[in-house]
Amino acid sequence: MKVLTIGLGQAGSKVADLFLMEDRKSHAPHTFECLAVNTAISDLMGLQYIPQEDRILLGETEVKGHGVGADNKKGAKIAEEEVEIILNRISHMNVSKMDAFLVIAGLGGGTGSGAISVVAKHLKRIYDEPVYAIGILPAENEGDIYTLNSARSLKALLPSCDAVILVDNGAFLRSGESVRAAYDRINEEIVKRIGILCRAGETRSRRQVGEMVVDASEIINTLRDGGVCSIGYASEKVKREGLFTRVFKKKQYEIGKASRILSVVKRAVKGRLLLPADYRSANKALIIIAGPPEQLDRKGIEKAREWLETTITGTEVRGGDYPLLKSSYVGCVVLLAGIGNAPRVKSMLEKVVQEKVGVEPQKEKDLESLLGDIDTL
Ligand SMILES: Nc1nc2c(ncn2[C@@H]2O[C@H](COP(=O)(O)OP(=O)(O)OP(=O)(O)O)[C@@H](O)[C@H]2O)c(=O)[nH]1
Ligand SMILES: [Mg+2]
Repeated sequence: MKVLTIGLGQAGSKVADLFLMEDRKSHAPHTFECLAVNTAISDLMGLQYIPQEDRILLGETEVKGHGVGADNKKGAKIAEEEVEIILNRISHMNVSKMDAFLVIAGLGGGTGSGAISVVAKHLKRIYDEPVYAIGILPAENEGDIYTLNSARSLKALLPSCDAVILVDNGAFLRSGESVRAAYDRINEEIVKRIGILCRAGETRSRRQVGEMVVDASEIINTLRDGGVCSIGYASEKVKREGLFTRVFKKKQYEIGKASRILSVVKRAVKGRLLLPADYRSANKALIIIAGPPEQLDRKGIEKAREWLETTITGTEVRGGDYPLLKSSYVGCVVLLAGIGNAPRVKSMLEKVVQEKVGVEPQKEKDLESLLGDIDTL
């Protein structure tokens, strides 16, 4: 799946920069094209891989290149006034070759948080390709302004794009680690999971084409009526097999392979999701098993697919493989779409509603009615 990625604000731009670095490192044809947009000139200058002409500074007359200081209403206003600059750059980027757009931002700040829904909305207005978002939620201890910004931004974002993949910074923090090191680790985690998802169906050499290819349309169908989405990942080191083992010990090895795949898939959904959530409340899912071709047992993938199908709320589960000739790991990415129960999102919205009206909202309120009580951007 070829993706035109637009990183907004500092967090979004850094993740977009990393997508480009990973993409250009591999010898496969390019999967990601990336733009960075910010109101802070120093953050744009700090990027390493996105070319100068694809770094866009907004709001120069208003904030003089210094950012909007976590004021996401200002971020949204500047983006609305100057969105043509972004759209104009995109129109020169071979959009006809792209399968989807991906907008990325930290929802707790000002520029990215305000701009992300504005940019998504205009992309949807102009193009037929789906628009997906990655929204990074602040850790709980980052402060009330970040929580409020995230709630407002999410309310605007959900109806502006096809699906919102959320990431909870708080879920990945380790005690004693610097914030910067934590961000780098989280960004790598995002790029790894989405990179596998998008690269799996791309055409490569014949030996690297899977038996069960997951192409762009499978991802698009999984994310259709997406709502809140999350992504799980797990891997297991494997011993590479020589020709002798593959030919003479085939049966014995196959049994082990299928159960390994099932166990890695279970660990991926029960382990650390980008947004911690009840995986059983998902409406659709997509499984990708990546690893050495001889490990990608078709029956194992089928078994894992059937298990997830009977476990989640919905019934649509797609699955496929992604052969990696040099890898010594079997890795698994699981995309969960239309998640109904994400405690972090609910508690964030409840906190904002409580501060606004002065009383704790009723516990049985669902996401939609909580969002209804949040101020608009
Ligand atoms: N995962 C991750 N989160 C980040 C990173 N940088 C900032 N954040 C988070 O993103 C939120 C702040 O967003 P920023 O991107 O810094 O803000 P901005 O969009 O540049 O907006 P202003 O600086 O207010 O103009 C906070 O919740 C941070 O925790 C990063 O590199 N990775
Ligand atoms: Mg900034």
